[in-house]
Amino acid sequence: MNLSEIMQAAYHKDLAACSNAEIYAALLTKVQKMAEAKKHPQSKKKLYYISAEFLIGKLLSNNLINLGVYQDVREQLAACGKDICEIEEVENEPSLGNGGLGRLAACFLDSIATLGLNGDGIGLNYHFGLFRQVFKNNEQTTIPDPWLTRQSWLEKTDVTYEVPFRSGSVTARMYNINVTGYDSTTNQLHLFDVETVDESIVTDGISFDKTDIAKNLTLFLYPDDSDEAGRLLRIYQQYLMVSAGAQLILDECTAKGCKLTDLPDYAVIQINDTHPTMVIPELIRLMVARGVEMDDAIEAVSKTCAYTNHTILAEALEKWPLTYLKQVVPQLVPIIEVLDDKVRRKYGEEKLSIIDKNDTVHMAHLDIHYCFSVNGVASLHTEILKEVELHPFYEIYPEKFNNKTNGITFRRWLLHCNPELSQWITGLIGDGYKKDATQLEKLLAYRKDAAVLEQLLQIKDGKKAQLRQYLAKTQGITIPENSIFDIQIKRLHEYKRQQLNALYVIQKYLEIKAGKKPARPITVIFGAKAAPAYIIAQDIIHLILCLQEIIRNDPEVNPYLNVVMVENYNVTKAEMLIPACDISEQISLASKEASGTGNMKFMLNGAVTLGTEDGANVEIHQLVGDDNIYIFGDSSEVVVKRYADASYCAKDYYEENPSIHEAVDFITGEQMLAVGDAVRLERLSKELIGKDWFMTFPDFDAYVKAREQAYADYEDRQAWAEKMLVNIAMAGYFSSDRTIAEYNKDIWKLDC
Ligand code: 26Q
Repeated sequence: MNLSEIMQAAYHKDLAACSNAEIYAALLTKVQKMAEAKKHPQSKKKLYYISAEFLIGKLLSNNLINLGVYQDVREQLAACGKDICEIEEVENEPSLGNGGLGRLAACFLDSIATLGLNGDGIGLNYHFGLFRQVFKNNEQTTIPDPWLTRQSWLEKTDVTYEVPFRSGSVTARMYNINVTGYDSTTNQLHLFDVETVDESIVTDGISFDKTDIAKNLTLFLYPDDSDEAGRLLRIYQQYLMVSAGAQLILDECTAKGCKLTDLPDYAVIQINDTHPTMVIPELIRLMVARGVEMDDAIEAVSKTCAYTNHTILAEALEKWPLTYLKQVVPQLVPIIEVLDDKVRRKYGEEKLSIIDKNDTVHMAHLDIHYCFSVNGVASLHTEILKEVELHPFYEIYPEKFNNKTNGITFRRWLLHCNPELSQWITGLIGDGYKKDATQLEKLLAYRKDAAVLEQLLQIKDGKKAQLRQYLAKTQGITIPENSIFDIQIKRLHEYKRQQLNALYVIQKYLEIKAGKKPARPITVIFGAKAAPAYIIAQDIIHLILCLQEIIRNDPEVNPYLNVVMVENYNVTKAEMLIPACDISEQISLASKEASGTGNMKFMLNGAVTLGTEDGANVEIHQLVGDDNIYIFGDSSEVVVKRYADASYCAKDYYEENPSIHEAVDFITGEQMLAVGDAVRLERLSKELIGKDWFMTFPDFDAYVKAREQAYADYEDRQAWAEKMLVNIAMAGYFSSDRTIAEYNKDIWKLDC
């Protein structure tokens, strides 16, 4: 591509004279044309990946890489004194997801296109996506995050569908985003929206009138499972997505000559967690309305839909009172009753029912009975589903259950975010790994090569320097040179245990105050958003921000220890943080994190994991071996048993373990109260001593020991670099190309 010509045609100016915004706009238009030219041909069978969240991140660089022109564009810009990174800054990040599940959907779309599969995404076009986080007085505040600009990757289509609610029908319009494959064809992400949505009804922060459905349907992404408010609105959103999606699917199939009862030959629908579950009764409803017998419709839909479970937390499993459904989508209720009735007649067991005796609808149960596949997202997670959480279902449908360990796209999480590392790898083993990630194992040949290991350390230092500069510029933070970067970035949730990390920080702070200085400065970085209604999560953010302030103002401590809480953590920030990380904190309570995908991104970028045997950490451990990971804490068996026999008493640990006692007391001590809010800090301390539901205390000593060991080992630079190299070399398994190839082989069965 010739950028100068493009800019001349668009603005009648030399490239050098164009603003970053002008260059971005022209590149966007050009990239869209290039992507269109590579559209996937419509073959008979198609995958529809339906999800309430697609956390796609910025698209310019990603698309330039996938279309094979990134390097060329970067060089042409550089020749005119322009930096591609500054052009990227013009783009807003679409925050159309909460966290892991939404980001996974985005990685999957990239891999589906890259593998040349016929598969599109279906979701919602939230106007504000997830809230923007701003820290004030050491607390999280939330403001809307508009991402739509006049010119964007989103393209309006002529396709509309009527979506019938009890309160009246709305018109859903389809918008499309091109999904470019790496050196491959282009698929689509279809996002539905309603034109009556009115951004001006947002009043203070992110509050708005939740009852005016036509005006607020796609205004915001529902902020996570912990937000009790707006539950009805969530049902409205879900139904908008599934009804429009189902109509699109049936239209596309019938256009290809499909008889409705042959639907499974033309479509496979992957249901991303329970959020799109209503697509099952909705498809049945639409088919019956088009003349198909109810039983035939049920059979065809069951052979078309597959369900992915992403959570073991009972409180995150969606259950809706039947009265809510009657209020919003009464037309689905008789269908769900038929589905429940069939199950009850066949199995007769209350625990397997869809509608329970309290008239609550269990969405996951509906999925399991009426999908042909049920998968977990990491091997431990799938085992727990089979043996514990969903055991009664596994007994009746063993053949449906399967594991698909999550993956990440290496285009974004290596080639784009760490070009230095990626070029270095190419120099050593060629670029075959870009299409076949298992080739990264060839790096193992260099594990004892001192010169190669030294280069790897230098690349890491370079990325750390970039992050230091970025944090200085964006948050006014100075990080000591030469420090170790210890990073925990993920949604704030008690089970992920940011509070355990914070307790370590307190202990280290007290140690330094007592005169015991670490060998090298430690920088502990957090990034996390908390659902606005999740009070304890807000309290934990408050704790971390207070620690940050205390330490920053303590010259006795800050040469050795610093805490940084990155504001408004999102995909773009992750792309800066992950390549700069030394130690990746993956410290969820064993059995609670379904998989995690941040753990894979860190590993791929040469960070060493400090983690529990949970989620995909188990598989990382198996791949890299004991010497290249720091594993600590109670096993999932111990944890599951401790919950079952209710034997855990946090207070005993608090009373008997002086380190825990001292660290917890610090939370409500004088220094904290001087910078923090007494109500928040006391509530948090009480929660820990009186409950500690996610069992931080039993793992505390083991955590401290493992972390100290990691810091000590870090001092042998060559040995550490070898650990980094082994992690990168073994990360190939976690390419989402592998995951998607498995989905296709076992579930979707599309032609390649
Ligand atoms: C539930 C009920 C009502 C309203 C909202 C929700 C809700 C919303 C979002 C429930 C769950 C989510 C998000 C879940 C999620 O992100 N799960 C993560 O999925 C990743 C991809 O599989 C895993 O790696 C993580 O372990 C898992 O936590």
